Amino acid sequence: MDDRTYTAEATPGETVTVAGWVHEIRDLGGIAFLILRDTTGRIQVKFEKDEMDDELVEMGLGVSRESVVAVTGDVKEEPRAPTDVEVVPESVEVLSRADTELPLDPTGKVDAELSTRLDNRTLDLRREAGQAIFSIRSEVQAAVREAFREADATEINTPKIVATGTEGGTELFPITYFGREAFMNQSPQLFKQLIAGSNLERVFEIGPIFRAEEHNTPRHLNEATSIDFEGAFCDHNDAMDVCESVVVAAYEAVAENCAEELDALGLDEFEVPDTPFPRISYEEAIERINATGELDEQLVWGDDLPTEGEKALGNDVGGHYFITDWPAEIKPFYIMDHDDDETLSTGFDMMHPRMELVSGGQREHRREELIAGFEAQGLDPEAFEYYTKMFKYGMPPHAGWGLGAERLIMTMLDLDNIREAVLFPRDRQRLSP
Ligand code: ATP
Ligand code: AMO
Repeated sequence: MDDRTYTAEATPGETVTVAGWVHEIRDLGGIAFLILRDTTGRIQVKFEKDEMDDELVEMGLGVSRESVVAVTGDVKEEPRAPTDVEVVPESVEVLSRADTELPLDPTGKVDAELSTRLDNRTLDLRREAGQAIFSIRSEVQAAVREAFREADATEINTPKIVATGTEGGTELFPITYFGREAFMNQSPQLFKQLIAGSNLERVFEIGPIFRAEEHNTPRHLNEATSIDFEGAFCDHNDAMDVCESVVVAAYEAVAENCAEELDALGLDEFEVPDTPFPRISYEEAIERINATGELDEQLVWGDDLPTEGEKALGNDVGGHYFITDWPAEIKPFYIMDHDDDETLSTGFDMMHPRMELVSGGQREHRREELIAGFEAQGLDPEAFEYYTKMFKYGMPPHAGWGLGAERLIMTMLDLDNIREAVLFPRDRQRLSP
């Protein structure tokens, strides 16, 4: 079937078969045009009614918008055509007819609600801007994989049906697993640590995470994609270096390879973030947030940063940055504290001015301290025996982080809603498609 020529590659002088969707039909009377669209662009097909076979004209112009057609004909140079070339058809075959009523307008001329677009993603991603987001997402994932390989990390895949949660009990989705209680995985956290302790040493994963978030927000999903790194013999500073290089590599690849997509999204001023990302301590962060006067109540040591606080600091810093040295009490059990001050953790977040993108830190690799951490967090160490056991057999110092892929795309492309960056988002209302 695919001996067709992409519309973008149809060259004057050739006889080609182009196939795609009927984007538009423009009937000017004696002459009419069918604009045919495929993944590479569009091409004009010219029908001169008096000079062409009636059946051919009827076939080409009688078809509804968004029907799928194959057109065979000669490619001619034509300066008046939108792409400077047109096809003079010899035959038109209708491969699939579309209803005349469409739930949304794939030319993008008529705006549709986000929910209508998400219910009709096939049509929605026939719009240039829709297609552009997911072409860029693919470019980002390829660049991230390449950057990890350059950092000597091996790609792994860890289970998504698990026995225990790690990131807070209220966000777990319970399932029944052959009569036993199980959960959808919130983070590959414990598995990636277990493998950093193997001879693979440095690992990464790009995979789904599941969180029963309490509210619908524009930046939370119930199924998200996490980009995770874990490296043996790394400390939190090394982990931040890898994080910065992966994020910058993603931006660079998009700047280099996605000019058309950025144009379709109206992002002509796309910029790769400046490096190094500033590393601001939690203490400095709350001081700076308080100094902006944006919050009704002043933050004190030990507070989590509220959304308005993150935004105020983001505006103040003006680019990507890290927040380091968090209070130990608000970071999870697996994060190591500083040797010289147990109230301070090596945990860090990496922030875009609009929101948090990454959490990470150096991990507690000393078994006794790890178990004490479980207890302090109200978790039963017995339930995590599969994990703590391996800390008896030579667990090296290690560090890592997790980056939300959709938040990366959302902030990179200045999208209002995280759902724009997912083909079929899962939120409290959406379970299909
Ligand atoms: P995590 O570190 O797992 O992402 P989080 O969801 O609290 O935890 P963020 O997503 O970065 O972290 O959110 C930071 C801030 O956003 C929180 O401190 C809180 O003020 C606000 N926030 C988080 N979750 C929600 C939610 N479901 N609904 C509304 N606001 C939220
Ligand atoms: P954390 O829970 O902060 O850390 O998650 C890491 C990053 O994943 C993204 N993220 C989400 N994106 C969309 N919707 C959600 N519901 C959602 N939840 C999380 C965010 C967030 O910054 N185990 C640690 C990571 C580590 O230390 O290696 C963890 O999961 O971008």
